[in-house]
Amino acid sequence: MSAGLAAIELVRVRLPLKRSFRTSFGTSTNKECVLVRAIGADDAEGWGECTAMEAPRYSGEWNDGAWLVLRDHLIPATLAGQPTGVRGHPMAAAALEVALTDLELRAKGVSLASHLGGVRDRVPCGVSLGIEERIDDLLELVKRFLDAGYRRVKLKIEPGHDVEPVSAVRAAFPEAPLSVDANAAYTLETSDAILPLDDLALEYIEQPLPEDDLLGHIELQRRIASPICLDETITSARVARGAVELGACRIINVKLGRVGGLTEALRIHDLAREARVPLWVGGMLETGIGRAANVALASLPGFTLPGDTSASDRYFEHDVTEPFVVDADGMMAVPDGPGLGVVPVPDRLEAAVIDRVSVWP
Ligand code: OSB
Ligand code: MG
Repeated sequence: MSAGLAAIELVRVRLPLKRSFRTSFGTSTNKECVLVRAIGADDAEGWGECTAMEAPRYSGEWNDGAWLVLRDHLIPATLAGQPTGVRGHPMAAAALEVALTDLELRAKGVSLASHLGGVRDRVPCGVSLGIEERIDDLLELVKRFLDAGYRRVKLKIEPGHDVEPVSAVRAAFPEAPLSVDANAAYTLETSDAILPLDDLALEYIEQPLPEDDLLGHIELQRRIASPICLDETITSARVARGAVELGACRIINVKLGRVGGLTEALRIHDLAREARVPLWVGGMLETGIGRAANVALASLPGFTLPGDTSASDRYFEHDVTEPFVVDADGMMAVPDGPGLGVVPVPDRLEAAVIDRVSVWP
């Protein structure tokens, strides 16, 4: 992989979110992340985005840790043409893998979607709405995104903000495709509080229990009719196989960062497809760089459900790339240019940069 690599640069960016995003693990008002820029011998570039957040609350990774493991371990090994030997840090590893793949595919003139085996040129889009203090605000947001054509609306929940807001949304929008995401906020014992959600015709209940509670999810899935969709739990193809075979979930959310990159995401795709488990591509409020990779992944045949592949303007006033848009029918075009098919727009990137460092061989 190191052939033709002159250097790799880390670029940390911060973009204000249009609306703060509250989940059961915290509130984000900015999107801050590390971008990886692989530089070829001929000044060619490849980009990848690390999906870690500011604090280790969704998973154990966070931006400062990702910066160091990339700078001091993953990148030096890669530039030396050595295996990295790094355990963990899947989001950091995935960002580097995508940047190297983008560089390689640009040289070949092949899009990431076709490299991965994509079969669609547009993908269905959902939106993920944060916890709102006021139910009226939530209802207004749901209406706005349904009117814009989004094909599924996911509502974040936590203890104290669950059955009441979700029932209000269901009452106001009887036919809307709705789901909920608890980000691991319940235990099997406290999950009785959300059993009434089972009567609200949800598409699925995402990650109700802690990420390592496979037995809990198996038990809860036996008790409820709504499918459980796992997010945080699915860290590898091996875990995915166990979760599917043991009945811990009926749907899987695939995130490139969480599973450690494209290779592992493809393994999960293939085994879930074989097992007829529907997939969708999750999101981490990505900039256009991470979004391009997500949308390419969503073009594969196993991704049959709408992903958290929302338009750039759902998150940011100004993305670092040209904005991704959702058409009136709730579909988003898959980039068809070489590699990711998008690059940072220089002045938009400059406006967002808060730190950079280059690593040479
Ligand atoms: O659990 O899917 C999640 C955002 C940050 C961290 C975790 C999650 C999310 C989202 C937003 O739900 C999805 C998106 O629009 O990118
Ligand atoms: Mg989730």
